[in-house]
Amino acid sequence: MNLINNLEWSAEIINRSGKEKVANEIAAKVKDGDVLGVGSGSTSYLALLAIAEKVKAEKLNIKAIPTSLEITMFCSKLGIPVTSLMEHTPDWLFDGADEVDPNKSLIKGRGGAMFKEKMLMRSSPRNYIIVDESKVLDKLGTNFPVPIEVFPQALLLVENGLKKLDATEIKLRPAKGKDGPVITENGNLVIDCKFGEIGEGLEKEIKSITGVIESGLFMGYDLEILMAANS
Ligand code: ABF
Repeated sequence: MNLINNLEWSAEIINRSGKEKVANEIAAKVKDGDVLGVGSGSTSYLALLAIAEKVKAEKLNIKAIPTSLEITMFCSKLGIPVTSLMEHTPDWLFDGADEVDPNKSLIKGRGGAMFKEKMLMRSSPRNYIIVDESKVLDKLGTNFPVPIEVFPQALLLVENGLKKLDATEIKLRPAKGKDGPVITENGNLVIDCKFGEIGEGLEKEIKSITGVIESGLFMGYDLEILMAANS
């Protein structure tokens, strides 16, 4: 036993049975030699578990490009070799989301990993997003604000830029269980921002503010939504 082998998923995995069915559908798509983009969050973790079983049973050689340190460690625990965007381009990816609208636009980034998640989606020719019905909404922004990763020195600059975009609420994401803000894996801050209306151009408008690393708004990406049953 070592520290990575002892690693367990601590987050509560809701609707596990519904998600496991989709996790198996994702695993069925894996072919020998694939380079997979692996999203973050509990849904991606369940899909990764199903993939690890298939890889072991069929002795497949695959590589993973993980979107967070957490999922990197789970790849290591499950014996899935890890690579990066510096060495490989993914053949396809799977990931979760916090909200999906009828145009397949997404809000992601509850875990603060949206920069790597977006880099990977931009690099990948095929994208599968797994959600349950609770995440499918008529309007983005209904349940979640838009997360924005910000270079720390640019915090005020970005706050002012967001005010000009008619943000209705701008909050610095606090660290869980301790004082101070969340710090991302890239050493940056996260602003959670609500808007009256999330219009078509908002993703680009947010990105154009100097100091914004990336936002959790994903609009107009070519992706397939896989629905997990709520039971
Ligand atoms: C990642 O994991 C994030 O972009 C998103 O915020 C979160 C979804 O987590 P879960 O699958 O646990 O609901 O996809």
